[in-house]
Amino acid sequence: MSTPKQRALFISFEGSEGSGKTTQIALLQDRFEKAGRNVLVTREPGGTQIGEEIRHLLKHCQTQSKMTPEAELLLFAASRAQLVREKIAPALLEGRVVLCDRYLDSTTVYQGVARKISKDPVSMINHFAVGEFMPDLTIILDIPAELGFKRIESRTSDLPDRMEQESIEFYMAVREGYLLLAKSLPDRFLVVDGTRAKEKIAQEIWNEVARRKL
Ligand code: Z5A
Repeated sequence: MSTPKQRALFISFEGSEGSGKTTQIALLQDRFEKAGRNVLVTREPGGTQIGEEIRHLLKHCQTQSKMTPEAELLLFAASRAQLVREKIAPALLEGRVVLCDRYLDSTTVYQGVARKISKDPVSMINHFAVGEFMPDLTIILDIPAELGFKRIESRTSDLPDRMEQESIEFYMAVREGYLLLAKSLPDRFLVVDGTRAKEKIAQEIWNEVARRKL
């Protein structure tokens, strides 16, 4: 008799730039792997060859004409549609744990709230891109916009990319957008104070995974 497959589990991480998503995903991956789970770590935009090309365009597009919010929305959605079908859906169907650095909630907040595209097209395009593949849990690492800026500055000497050139007001709107979204969907979201020590945050996330019996 074959052993039953472990329950597939899909966790997305959200938050502003420098909020610690990459750091916490690596720590959670380690915990799951020590517990014997097979894990796929991926990111948005990107995660596939096509997605990484779209990521480059989104981050480093140097044309003289400014990318419109609508074109930006569709490019993020295109990268996501590819990632879901090429990587996320197959991994979940094999019973793997999927940890994704950003997912559809980034579009709801960055393009919907901060770029002010109206709710209906954003929601429709988001759901067209992901189909039935919604996260079981979404962790928001919440930090003040100023702290995100500081962390990014101290991390790299590279010039800021296209998205990193936004104003502090843009990132304040992003933070507020996430907190409102989490309030409206408390069953899916966990808001974590991302200003604390990395290990403390990792422990809170692992406790939540255990509490939800994920
Ligand atoms: N975007 C969008 O508009 N719409 C969409 O639908 C999607 C995305 C999917 C992607 O950028 C951009 O695309 C992003 C949103 C937009 N734009 N902005 N702006 P990205 O993928 O290049 O980067 P990111 O996802 O925004 O974040 P990041 O730069 O990768 O940061 P992070 O992963 O959240 O943080 P980190 O790399 O783990 O940590 C940053 C630094 O802080 C690092 O030096 C760490 O060692 C340090 N750190 C982490 N945690 C701590 C704690 N707890 N204490 C102290 N220091 C810490």
